[in-house]
Amino acid sequence: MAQAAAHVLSRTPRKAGPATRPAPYDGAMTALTVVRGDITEQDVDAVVNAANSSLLGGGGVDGAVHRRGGPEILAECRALRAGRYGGGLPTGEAVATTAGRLPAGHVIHTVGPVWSRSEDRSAQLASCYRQSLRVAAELGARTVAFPAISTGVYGWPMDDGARIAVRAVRGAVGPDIEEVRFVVFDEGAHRAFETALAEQGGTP
Ligand code: AR6
Repeated sequence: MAQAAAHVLSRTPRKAGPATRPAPYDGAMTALTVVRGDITEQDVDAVVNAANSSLLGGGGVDGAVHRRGGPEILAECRALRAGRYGGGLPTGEAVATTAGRLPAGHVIHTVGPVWSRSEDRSAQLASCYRQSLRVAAELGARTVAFPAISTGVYGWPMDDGARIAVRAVRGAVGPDIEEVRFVVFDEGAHRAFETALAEQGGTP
């Protein structure tokens, strides 16, 4: 397993409150990290699922999330389809469910764009990261794990997908989020994210 590389973004420290409880994370910094591993094994407040608009499962990350998370996740997805997302979850949007049997607290489902040679869909891909972080913040999540959205079945080139991911997260992450962890499967993806993090280092 490769060593996790932490890229810490400077943030304006908030004023300390009265010290009545053990100090919570003070929002001073957000760490962007990349690890090789399986998204379904991450012990974080929220893991992001690279879903499709049906919300009813598929292959890759989606298949693994439903397989390991169990039927509770699918039951909530079906309820979303029967209600607010009757037409499916649009590309670039995100919605949360239980994490079932996963170690994570919640699953945030988002739908990446299918890569296209003729059309620039990078705004939709960036939106997946932004909207997922918005949902994570609404849930009160402090730690969030993302897969490399759209870089599998949906065909997005890894280097470009990693650059878009890091840029979008850096631009959108709020002060209450302590860590955003990119969880990737192979060495090539790990390198792509390390490069993107190194290129875009510094303060947001
Ligand atoms: N943990 C971390 N990364 C993974 C895992 C895992 N368990 N499994 C795959 N990857 P993909 P997409 C990597 O195909 O491109 C599904 O059928 C994988 O190597 O999961 O957004 C959905 O239902 C790749 O780099 O998502 C949709 O129909 C990345 O995660 C469609 O695929 C994303 O691969 C979504 O395609």
